Amino acid sequence: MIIKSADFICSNTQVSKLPPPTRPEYAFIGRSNVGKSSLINMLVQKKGLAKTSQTPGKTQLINHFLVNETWYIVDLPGYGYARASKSKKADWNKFIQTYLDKRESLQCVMVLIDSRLEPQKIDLEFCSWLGEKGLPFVLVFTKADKQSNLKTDQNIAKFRKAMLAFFEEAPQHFVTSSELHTGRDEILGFIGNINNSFEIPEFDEERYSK
Ligand SMILES: Nc1nc2c(ncn2[C@@H]2O[C@H](COP(=O)(O)OP(=O)(O)O)[C@@H](O)[C@H]2O)c(=O)[nH]1
Ligand SMILES: [Mg+2]
Repeated sequence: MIIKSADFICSNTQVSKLPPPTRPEYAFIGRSNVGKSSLINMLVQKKGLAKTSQTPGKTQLINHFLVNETWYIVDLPGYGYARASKSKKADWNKFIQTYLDKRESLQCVMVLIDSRLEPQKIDLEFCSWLGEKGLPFVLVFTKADKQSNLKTDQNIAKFRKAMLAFFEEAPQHFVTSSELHTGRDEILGFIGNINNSFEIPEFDEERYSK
């Protein structure tokens, strides 16, 4: 896929204020600092589109970016921000869960995992929740340039193995580096394929007209 345009559309804290679900969209989510903003910018080749920030947990909004005037990248707030209060974490959960569970045009959740780490409980729990809800998702392993390919492969194998404790098979995965642009063609190809068969879902117009 050739990227011709990528534009910020809106930031929302309410599901009812989102753009109507008439275009295919892909939600990017992961722990704070996993490399989400860097990955989004790398995919669309626009440096400042999703802000890369050194302050984890800062983005508390659902951000929509329109790509090639046909599909959305959705940047979701990072989970597992250690310093957030319990009630703030609960709010986060509710808001994101409602979005993920109810968004008619959501095609796939891109779950970002730091390829340098052993399987993390919070990532596995989130994948398990997606599985329970029957939401389609893939794993995107980030920052692969930070260690040897062998180490990356070992951590991926461990993560996939941990997933088999509660899934019959591990989902599709991508290995990425925003520094080296690794995985870009693969992810854009994956998205392009889904976009080709997208049909506007039925939705409640009232819900999006507030
Ligand atoms: N070497 C390397 N560093 C990365 C990569 N992706 C992100 N980073 C760095 O990791 C930090 C967090 O990245 P950011 O995109 O802001 O993460 P976010 O909090 O998930 O949006 C920043 O210092 C980035 O420069 C990558 O692929 N390779
Ligand atoms: Mg970010």
